[in-house]
Amino acid sequence: MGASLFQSSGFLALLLSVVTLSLFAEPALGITKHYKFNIKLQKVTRLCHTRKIVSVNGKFPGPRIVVREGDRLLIDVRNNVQNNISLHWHGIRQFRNGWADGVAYVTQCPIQKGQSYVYNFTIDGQRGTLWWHAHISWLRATVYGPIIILPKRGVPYPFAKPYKEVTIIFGAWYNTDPEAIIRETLQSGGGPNVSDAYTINGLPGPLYNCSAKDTFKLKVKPGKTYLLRLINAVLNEHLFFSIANHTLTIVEVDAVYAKPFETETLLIEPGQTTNVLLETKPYSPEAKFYMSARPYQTGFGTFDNSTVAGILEYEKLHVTSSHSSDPKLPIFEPVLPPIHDTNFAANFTNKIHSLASDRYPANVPQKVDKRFFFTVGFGLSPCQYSNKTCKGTFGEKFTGVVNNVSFTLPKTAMLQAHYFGKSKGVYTTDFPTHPEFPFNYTGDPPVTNHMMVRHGTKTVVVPFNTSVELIMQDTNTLGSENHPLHLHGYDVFVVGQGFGNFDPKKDPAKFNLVDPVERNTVGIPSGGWVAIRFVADNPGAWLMHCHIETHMSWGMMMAWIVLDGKHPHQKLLPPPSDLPTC
Ligand SMILES: *[C@@H]1O[C@H](CO)[C@@H](O)[C@H](O)[C@H]1NC(C)=O
Ligand SMILES: *[C@@H]1O[C@H](CO)[C@@H](O)[C@H](O)[C@H]1NC(C)=O
Ligand SMILES: *[C@@H]1O[C@H](CO)[C@@H](O)[C@H](O)[C@H]1NC(C)=O
Ligand SMILES: *[C@@H]1O[C@H](CO)[C@@H](O)[C@H](O)[C@H]1NC(C)=O
Ligand SMILES: *[C@@H]1O[C@H](CO)[C@@H](O)[C@H](O)[C@H]1NC(C)=O
Ligand SMILES: *[C@@H]1O[C@H](CO)[C@@H](O)[C@H](O)[C@H]1NC(C)=O
Ligand SMILES: *[C@@H]1O[C@H](CO)[C@@H](O)[C@H](O)[C@H]1NC(C)=O
Ligand SMILES: *[C@@H]1O[C@H](CO)[C@@H](O)[C@H](O)[C@H]1NC(C)=O
Ligand SMILES: *[C@@H]1O[C@H](CO)[C@@H](O)[C@H](O)[C@H]1NC(C)=O
Ligand SMILES: *[C@@H]1O[C@H](CO)[C@@H](O)[C@H](O)[C@H]1NC(C)=O
Ligand SMILES: *[C@@H]1O[C@H](CO)[C@@H](O)[C@H](O)[C@H]1NC(C)=O
Ligand SMILES: [Cu+2]
Repeated sequence: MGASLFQSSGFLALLLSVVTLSLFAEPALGITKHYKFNIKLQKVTRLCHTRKIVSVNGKFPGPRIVVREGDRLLIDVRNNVQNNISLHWHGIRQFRNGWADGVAYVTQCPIQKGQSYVYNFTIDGQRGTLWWHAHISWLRATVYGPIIILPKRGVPYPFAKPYKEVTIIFGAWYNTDPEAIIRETLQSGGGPNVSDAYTINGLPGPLYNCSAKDTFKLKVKPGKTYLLRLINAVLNEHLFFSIANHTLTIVEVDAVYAKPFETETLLIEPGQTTNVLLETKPYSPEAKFYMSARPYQTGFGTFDNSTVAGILEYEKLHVTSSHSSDPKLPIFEPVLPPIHDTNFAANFTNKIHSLASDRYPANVPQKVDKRFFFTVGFGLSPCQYSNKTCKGTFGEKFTGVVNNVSFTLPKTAMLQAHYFGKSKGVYTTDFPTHPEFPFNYTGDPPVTNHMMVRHGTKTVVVPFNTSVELIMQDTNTLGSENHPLHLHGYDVFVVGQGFGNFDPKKDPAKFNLVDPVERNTVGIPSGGWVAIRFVADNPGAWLMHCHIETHMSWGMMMAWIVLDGKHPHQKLLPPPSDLPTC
């Protein structure tokens, strides 16, 4: 079965094939949907290399989850591989229910070989495109898939109903085992081996060797509107994306509706999702256009600079003739921005605003209870070998830091420790709210000894309903880079961003408190800063981390502990009985 056929019929087929049962009268009138996720090894061949990958149900990418706002999901995960696993439902708020957030050693102990765990959660007040992925080591390289949240029955989109909906999930393919790559990287202290290809729905496409047969093809009719649900599941790179000779209209990011605007090219950072409308033109049958993506890269070190392409093809009017299409027809190619085009990136992100309509208001916190300032960037830690040098700068090991602290995952789950009042020896509550030693963050790199970092499992504790403002400042230590920071359990408003050092006197006056974009993964401009606001209305232990997997492995993370409120509906729920133990 070709990819195009799958695309045109897959959506309905999936809706029908999922076992659905109505639950007793739930107030939201949602239903409960059951999924069985069997974690198993699967042989997959790409670029003429065959590997046994960790998969869900033998699929690559993994199965699509399709729900409606208000539904409950029960996802029964059984681990039949040697690796420990946990699954994260990226962007789902998980109100009072961090037990289902799936971050190994933060909200749960991993599901070990032979064990199972049922992720049990509802979709409250969200609709759009999100995704799920493994949240332990680098297993998300192959363990990921889309989450499609349809609006409640009878509620239309705030844009014209599309003729068809298509999911496009970008990934990275490695010819060798990504687990071996991250193991080697952490041991050597240097940078990781890069991926061998990018993929669209698991397919590298015609621009790679030995790959033309693995091409994502989207057959379209002229004069129709298609909704493309784009997801960046790539481990380590931001992507520019464009379709030759077509314009895209952005309508949603990270499952929040946006003010529609047109663009030829978009930027999608690791962890982010973007819904776009594609209006097809009166092109002739069999006209072909590449849908291409390649990285936007700002950091140091090597990266995969290849281009992935799928093909948008106008359908033949009559499907009677079975002869294959004319190979001599040209395929038009889009022009993507240069790989280091930070101006384009800033321009593009500045254009995204919340829809902020009566039906979908932007409830931007107007007053702030607590202000935080976090630097985000790199540092060094001592090479552990006494007679060997590591591959990081000055023979040390690369680390990732937030406010000069490199986060260490504990040996047991923080959320449990918090719930049972047993945090001692698991985490501390002294994460610095501001840099200990302020410096010119985006100026010349600091002197060598200033590059050494602290390690720890440090958290910030905030009372329920605290209105938080957080400035995240990129640093130039070992090089500036755009870091896509993902906060679990929350969507945040991006009220400001800029280049250079944040200026607390001048910059707040320029904040957008009317219709800022609201999202779960926010890029800090390379060599700049971003200001976010959110109300801490979801009690629990929530990881915040760079969604570039290498940086996260290097410790570019921290965690928020949001305390219970007084009212019973403001308290963390008790843990489910099947929660895995360490
Ligand atoms: C899922 O969670 C709900 C709410 O906590 C609970 O009532 C229900 O019993 C749970 N279902 C399963 C199968 O654990
Ligand atoms: C990483 O790349 C180097 C150089 O090509 C190679 O020697 C090494 O085996 C690779 N490591 C892994 C885990 O694939
Ligand atoms: C692809 O194949 C061509 C021709 O065989 C070869 O020259 C080129 O090096 C290959 N590229 C990669 C990335 O393997
Ligand atoms: C696509 O755009 C290119 C460049 O603008 C143009 O040369 C080409 O004719 C266009 N293709 C079609 C089918 O219109
Ligand atoms: C990709 O990187 C390689 C190695 O650094 C370089 O030789 C090549 O020119 C780059 N390709 C593009 C398209 O930038
Ligand atoms: C950024 O946007 C402005 C105004 O929309 C435009 O004039 C400028 O050319 C853009 N710059 C880049 C690099 O795209
Ligand atoms: C130090 O070097 C010696 C001799 O090369 C080697 O046997 C030993 O394993 C090394 N120690 C470490 C910690 O790498
Ligand atoms: C920080 O460094 C930059 C680049 O060297 C410089 O332009 C700027 O003036 C410095 N800022 C301060 C406050 O020293
Ligand atoms: C980070 O912490 C280390 C260890 O305490 C210290 O040596 C270094 O100066 C600190 N760096 C910064 C930028 O605060
Ligand atoms: C949160 O605090 C605001 C005032 O800052 C108050 O108006 C609101 O009622 C509080 N919400 C809850 C759920 O306690
Ligand atoms: C799996 O997780 C358990 C609990 O944290 C740990 O003891 C064990 O070493 C892990 N196993 C592997 C293969 O990582
Ligand atoms: Cu990062």
